[in-house]
Amino acid sequence: MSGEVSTSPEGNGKVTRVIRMGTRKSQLARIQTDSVAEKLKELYPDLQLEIVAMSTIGDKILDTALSKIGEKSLFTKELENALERNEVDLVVHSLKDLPTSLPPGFTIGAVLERENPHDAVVLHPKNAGLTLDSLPEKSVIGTSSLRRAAQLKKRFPQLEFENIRGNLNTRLKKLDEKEDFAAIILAAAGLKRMGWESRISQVLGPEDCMYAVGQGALAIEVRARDRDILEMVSILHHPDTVLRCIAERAFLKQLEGGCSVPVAVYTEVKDSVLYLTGAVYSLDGADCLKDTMQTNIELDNKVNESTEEHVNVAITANNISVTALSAAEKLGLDLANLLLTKGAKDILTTARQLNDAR
Ligand code: DPM
Repeated sequence: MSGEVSTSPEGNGKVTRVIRMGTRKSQLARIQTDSVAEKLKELYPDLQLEIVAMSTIGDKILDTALSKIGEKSLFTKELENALERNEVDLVVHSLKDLPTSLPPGFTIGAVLERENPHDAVVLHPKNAGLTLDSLPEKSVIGTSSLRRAAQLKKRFPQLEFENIRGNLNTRLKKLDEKEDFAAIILAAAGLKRMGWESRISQVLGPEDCMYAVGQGALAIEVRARDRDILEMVSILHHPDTVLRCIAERAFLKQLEGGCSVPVAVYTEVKDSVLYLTGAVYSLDGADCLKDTMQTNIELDNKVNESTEEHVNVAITANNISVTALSAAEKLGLDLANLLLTKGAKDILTTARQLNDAR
């Protein structure tokens, strides 16, 4: 293995590797990294894990909506530099923050079992007991996600939507301590990981708000050439989650979407069939193209021999059937192509232009 090698503290002569895990400094990032560290420690009790925390552009620019910063690798660049320089061996991310293509030399070596992928409503304490349906007219809802705003504007036209930025702690503070927002919308997964599940007053189902590509899943980014680390983390892959996320990422990639366009998905695996619903929206949600397709993902025994990526969405999953991986990717491509033939490109181009002009 490349990297540092040290002898174990017991002095029993056993050689163990120090694995350095890069993380952002936010509380959510730390919690996510610690949870992966715990899993690795359980699987490989001899590993020595070190956590290296850094700030990223996304953490520093807290006053601008994500969709307006225009940097795709907002939360990832500094961490990738550290990976490249061998200062860390792996980085834990929320998959939804990872672009569908990574710079050369990096790959996602594990996608862990997805938490609840849906968005949730967190109410100002004075509105306890209400829902998006029963909040007073013109109540202001905080979100800077174009995806959430587009869907919810259409579904709840009596409400108003305004940007809110900052990490989860800042947002909850802004909600509770001021009168600016009646409620805010956040991913249920992040709230749960922070221990704030009790603040969730409503989980939004797909009829109200479909989720972002990769939402709720953690991903481990590694150096693509580092076979040992790739092999070590690959057992953390959760097959259904990987296949769902490959389909979702292929869909987004084919649409040429990023975090600055209103694209949403909903996926399910039932009896070896993978279902993908995908949609694109205008900023006000008035224009919407949405469709569902499915594919068989029966896992055969044709497991990958190599540690190469078998799909074009920056994920390496050599312990999962190549046939299933390819079927999932094709599903995403096919659904995107279907929406493109119906005019998805125009909707997204207009949304992008209007958002840039704001
Ligand atoms: C991305 C978006 C947001 C994050 C856009 C979207 C939300 C931005 C905002 C791509 N990344 O969802 O349409 O509300 O202004 C982010 C969160 C998590 C990962 C927080 C959240 C935690 C959940 C997870 C920010 N990234 O969405 O409430 O692990 O999926």
